[in-house]
Formats: sequence, C-alpha cells, structure tokens
Amino acid sequence: MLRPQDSATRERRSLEGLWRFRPDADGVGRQERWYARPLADAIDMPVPASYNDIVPGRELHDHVGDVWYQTTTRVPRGWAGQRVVLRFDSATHAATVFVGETEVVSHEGGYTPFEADVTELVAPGEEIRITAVVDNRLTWETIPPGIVERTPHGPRQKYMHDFFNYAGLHRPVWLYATPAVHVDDITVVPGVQGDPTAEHVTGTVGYAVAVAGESPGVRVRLLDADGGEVARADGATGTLEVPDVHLWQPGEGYQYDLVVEVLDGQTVADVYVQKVGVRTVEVRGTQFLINGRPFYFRGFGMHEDHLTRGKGHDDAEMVHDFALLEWIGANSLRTSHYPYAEEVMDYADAHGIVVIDETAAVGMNASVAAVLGTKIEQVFSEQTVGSKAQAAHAQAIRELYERDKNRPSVVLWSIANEPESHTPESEEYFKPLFALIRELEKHRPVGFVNVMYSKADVDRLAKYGDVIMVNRYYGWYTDPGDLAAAEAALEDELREWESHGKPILMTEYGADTVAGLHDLTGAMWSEEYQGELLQMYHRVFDRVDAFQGEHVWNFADFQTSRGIVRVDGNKKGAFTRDRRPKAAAHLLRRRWTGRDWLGQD
Ligand code: GCB
Repeated sequence: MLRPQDSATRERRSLEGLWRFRPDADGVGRQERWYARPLADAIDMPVPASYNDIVPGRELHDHVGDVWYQTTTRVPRGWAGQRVVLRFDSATHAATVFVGETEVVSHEGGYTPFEADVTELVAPGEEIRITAVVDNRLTWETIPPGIVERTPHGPRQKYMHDFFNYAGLHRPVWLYATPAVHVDDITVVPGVQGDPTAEHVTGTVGYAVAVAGESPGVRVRLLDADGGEVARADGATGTLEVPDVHLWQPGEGYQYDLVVEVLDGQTVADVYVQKVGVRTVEVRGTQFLINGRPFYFRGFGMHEDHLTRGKGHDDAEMVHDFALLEWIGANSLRTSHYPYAEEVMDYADAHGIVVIDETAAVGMNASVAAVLGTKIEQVFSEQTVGSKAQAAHAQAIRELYERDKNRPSVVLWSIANEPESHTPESEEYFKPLFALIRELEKHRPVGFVNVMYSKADVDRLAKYGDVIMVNRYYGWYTDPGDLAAAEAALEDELREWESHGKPILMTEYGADTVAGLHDLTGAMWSEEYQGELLQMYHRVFDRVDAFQGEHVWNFADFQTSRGIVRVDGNKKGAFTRDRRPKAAAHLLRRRWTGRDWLGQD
C-alpha cells in the first residue's frame, strides 16, 4: 500500500493532534451509535499515542475492549474533483471507522495501515466528523494471540508475549487527495548486472505500476540524489538500467527517486515519487551477503516503547534512538515483535540501517507463556492458535510485505518470534505461511526466530528458512548466574546449528539489569553481570564460523504486563527506558566501534 505523499498532483492533511476520546467499558458504544454525534463525556487524547499511560489510574491502563476516538476536520477547498482518502497508519489492534454516520472501513491487525475512499462522503470546504472505535482485545483469533477472561470484576486480558499490550492510534492519521485516475501501487525490484563488488556496476530497477482508472499510459523516470535523470521508460512494467550505479549500502542509504507519472494524453494525471535503493541480498552458504560482501549484523532487537506515549510514534524519540544506534556502532535492528512505524522504516532506508522486518506473530509458545505466568495446555490446536489465527497471520504477512516490499533496508523477513517449532502441529501451522512469504518474496531471504525450547535436534521449522535466527538466554533463564556452564552450553548449541549450513544470527541475548546496581561478586541483575554475560557470548560468537550477527536484547528497557517476573518492565536494555546508557552500552560501543564514549580508541 502506497504511503500518502505530497506531489504535483497529490496533497495530504495530517490529522495529528488532540482527538476526543472515551473508553467504552460496558461495550455499548456500537449499539448506541456513539459515532452518530459528538462523543459525550470525552477527554482529550493525543494522536499518535497509546492511550494507556496518558492519565493516572488503572482504569485506562488496564482497559479491555473498545475505546472511541473522534475528531473533526475541514476538507480543503482545493480538493474539488479529487479522490479523497482517509488513512490510518495503524490502529491497535482492530478498528472500525465512521465518517459522519457512515461506516467506511474496518481493519484487524495493530501494526499495518488501512484506508477508505471517502470521496462520496465529503465536500471540499465542509467539515467532517471522523470517529474510530478501537478494540485492544487479543484472542485466539488474533496476531498476536491472547485470552480475554471473564471475571466477576470485569474482563481481564492475558497474553503470552513479554511486552505491554499498548493500544490506540499509535501512528499518524491522514486525509489525502489524489486524482481519480491515479497510481495505485508500485513494486520495485533492484538488482545489479554481474559482480556487485566490481568498481563500476550497472544497476537494474525492475518496476511494475498498478494504475486505478483508465489511463492511456505510464512514464517512469529515475533521478539520482541530485535530481539528475539516469534512466527513463514508458509503460507500466519494465526494467531500468543504471550504469555506474550508486549502491545502497549498510551505513550509506543512497536512494534514487523513481518518478512515476500516469498520463492522460499529453498531461500528467498523477505523479508519485517512489524511493529506490539499489542493492543485492543473498545467502551463500553460511554467509549473508549485501552487495556481494559478507554482512555481519550488529545491533538490537528493539521495541516501540517510551514513557507516557507507549507505542505512539514520535519523531524526536525516533531520531534520538537512531542517534544512539549510531553512537553505539549498530548497523542493524530487528522490528521485534511487530511492524514498526513507516517513519522508522523511512529513516532506516535513508540512513543505511539494515532491518530484519518481523510480523506481530509472537507469544505462540506454552513454555514462554509459563515463564511469564500464563498456563496454556496446547498452543497450536483448533481451540487455540488454529485456522483462524493462521488466516490472520497470513494476512499480517501479506500486509507487511505489501507495506515494506520496496524498502532497501529490509534484507530479511521474520514471520514469527519464538513459536513452538518442535511439534507436528507447529509445522502444519507454519508450512503454508512459509509458502506464502516465498510466493510473495522472490529476492530476499526469509526466516523465523527460534526459541530455546526447540533446539536443533527437535526443531521442525528451520529447514523452511534461509537463515537460522535464535534467541538464547544461557546465563539467564538457563544456568542462571553460571557463566562458565552457560558458555559451554552456548557453544555446543551453536555448533549443532552449524550443521544446517546456513548463516546463524543471535537475534536475542541478554540479562535483566537494574541500572545503577553494582556488584563486584558478579551478582545477577547488576551492571557487572550484564557486561560479563555479553562478553561471554561475544567470545563464543567469535569462535563459530557460521555466525553472522549479534542483536542484543534489548536496545532499551521496556514496559511489560504486570506479574511476578518483571519489576516495572523488562530490564534487559543496554539503555534504560529513558535512554541513559548502562555500563553494557559502553561495552558494546567498545566492541562495535573500538572507541569509548569520548570517541577515543
Ligand atoms: C524472549 C522474547 C522477548 C522477551 C525476552 C525476555 O525470548 O523473544 O520478547 O522479552 O525473551 O527478556 O524474556
């Protein structure tokens, strides 16, 4: 799905700001048609933001079910004759949207965009009322899954993943206009002719443009970063050649502009500018190659998580987080455990940050659930994660692929985090999902993230992926406090995975650490233990040839559900939740850049 943009033929209006907001504790709003009039008894709620932590009290923090958002906006006068679209960059987890009294769209899945053509419902210069009812419930039919328990004290939301179920309108909302005949979709496939490591390389940009409406023609032009034209072609599909191409590289997000014009006779009916980074990605044996050169992942599994705004997108927080990634020497991140805001992906594209792009399929594991305090008999079954969840998961894969398919930063898809992968039921569930991502994606590697309870000897899914991604907690959940035993066990296990002959990435490793807790006997939870544990992992990584990347868990401390295993959230961050460095951050910077915090060797 194309992102809204301003162009010579297109215009956007952001609907960010304060919306009216009302939780619907009794679930009566739909029946009482709250959308049909100004929302009564409403408070102000910022958009984008999670609603959970905005006001004090448990009521909103722990709310289960619908909440209502409402705003009004005036349709710009200049939009007469245009197609007008209302787009939500996300609504967590499901939403139905009304313009005036008319329902315009419903969407399930909390981390991908959706939109509605509202042309017939709006008039330029007139005010419209937009109402969204957003449901945060996770069930056995949603991705991620969860359980809503009915209790005498009201509904209680349980889930099997380790981050707080923040909800609401986390990302921008747009009203935008395009011509009636318009560019509907663009797919670009970059490549190179011959050896991508050669001094002068000819790049290729395969493209396919879908047009909505009758159009006599499509014209595309590829411009370099200075605006100079390097290639052009007529027709909705084709391949452009770029002699002496400037490649998109890790650390240097060079991008071209593909200017796509839909023609109406001699005039341009619509123009959309698609960013294009030309690079190759390939798995060869145990190596992960970007532009033909071995790439070693250094970075983090992250979370969209901040004080007050929860998962709400914020440019200042985003740029700061990327600045910290640069400071520490990270070259990559995983969007654990859901698709991140498109602003984040744009930034990664533009700055050469390599991304492992993950769906929201997390918490499909009874053993992990047990650690976090939820007991489940069987995860994969028709009564639990079954065909309905599988259909939602397939849809989540499709929507993620469609949203991010053109992004040069995305070099690997992760279709799930830590599902059970040793049972016949899990294989039956995942086999068609691997087939789906392979049908969609012909050029990038794919995989999933393996859990410590499904090691190489019993795992049944690693064979479907191109890369082995493992999360391991030796020295924490297993052999807690015993780094000598942990080191031996870690190395033994990685050697077993080597037999797959694929690149191995450690997509999570780490230890909960209370910032400021110091202990010279190496006690768990201290900053010393976190550092020692990371160093132990690094020693092992450096001994295993097939090992191609290290992503520490986590970039920063983050909020989780409440329970007896978390104290104000998960504390495995290299940074605190307010982004202050723990000692581990300095250690990582030393390993990844060779420098201390003052920039000295
Ligand atoms: C994991 C999960 C991650 C948790 C982490 C932990 O394996 O993938 O979501 O937060 O462990 O700290 O327990």
